[in-house]
Amino acid sequence: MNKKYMELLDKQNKLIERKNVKSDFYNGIYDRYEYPVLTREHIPLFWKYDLNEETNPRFMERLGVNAVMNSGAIELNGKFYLVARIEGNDRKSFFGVAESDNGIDGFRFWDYPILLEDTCPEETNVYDMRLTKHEDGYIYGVFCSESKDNTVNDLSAAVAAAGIVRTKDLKNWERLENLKTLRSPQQRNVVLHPEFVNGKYAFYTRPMDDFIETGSGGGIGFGLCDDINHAVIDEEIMTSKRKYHTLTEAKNGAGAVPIKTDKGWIHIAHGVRNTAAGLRYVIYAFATALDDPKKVIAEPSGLLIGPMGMERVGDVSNVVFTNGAIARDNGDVFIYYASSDTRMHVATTTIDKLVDYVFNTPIDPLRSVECVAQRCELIKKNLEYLKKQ
Ligand code: M1P
Repeated sequence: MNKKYMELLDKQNKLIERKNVKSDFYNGIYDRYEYPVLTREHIPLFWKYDLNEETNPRFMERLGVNAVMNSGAIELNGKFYLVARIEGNDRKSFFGVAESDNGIDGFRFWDYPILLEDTCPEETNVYDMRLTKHEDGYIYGVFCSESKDNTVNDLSAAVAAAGIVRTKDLKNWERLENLKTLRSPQQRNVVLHPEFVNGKYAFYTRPMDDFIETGSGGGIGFGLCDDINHAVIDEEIMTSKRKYHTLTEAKNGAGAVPIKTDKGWIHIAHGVRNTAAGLRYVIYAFATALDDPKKVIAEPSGLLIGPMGMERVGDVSNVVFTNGAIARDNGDVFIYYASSDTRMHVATTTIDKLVDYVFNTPIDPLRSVECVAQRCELIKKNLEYLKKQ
């Protein structure tokens, strides 16, 4: 076998087998880790190289991979799976399943990426799959299906819709019709709720007027549909709106599938604001009511995860983005997030900590003067407490 191949394989095995360790970051809410859990260096060499020395005597990459990012996440039969967005050097994204025994390290891709059924001839790109273990018994994957917009004379114009697939084993995927939202021309960041709501399938949506700009799209919407095989949402009700001078001012999109807790559904979403350096994406959380998952009942102020250190730099810098979290039966929660559209990380916490964070972090009063007053109140309480010690 080619010497270089053996050398690269050895290097990759060492990377995959490296133990991940908690970093010294502390906020009491979650732990960060030293190493990303998935990168383009995790891609099997036989996805990129032609290993035959006769047809590839110089051992060149034939189909390179640029990035591994925004991943759906699920625990099945005691193993942890990420359905990653893999972006080829050709800018087209596709999905691949990576498996780990502990969810923190050791993620290894299965031999083949997922070859989706080709049901939409205009579809150019697919990305950002959310995996929902639905109470109907299927695992659904809801992803962005992007097509060129031929209705306008603009080479970059595109239409984003929500594609839907389902599986029981992450191996055999059945493609269903794309979701139709009758009142919104574009959709990205659509998430299927894990339970029926009023006997119907329930989706969190992110209506947009345009491919890039949300336009009048106010934030995270919610809609019900009768038939998942021909999913149509007529009315979308806004769940969590974009707000002026907050982290969701420019965009507000659902992230991971909501996590059920005794106190409510916890949503780990993403907010976007505009800056002189471009858009800044951060992860934040909120809760909705158990008996009405579109009704927000707790909104902690500010961001949960922001890009830090090396996370700040990549193909699209200053971005952290989540579309997958795993809530385990023992109460542990693994939040998977991508940094700068380049690599995947994990942050670990517990249901108890998330509930404490979401329900006990003060709400954003939306004005500096009130934010300072809020902080002064905390300082006063603390100084009085310290005096008594
Ligand atoms: O580049 C940052 C993110 O941009 C898009 O997210 P949104 O629809 O909220 O703008 C998505 O393309 C996402 O994949 C990407 O990480």
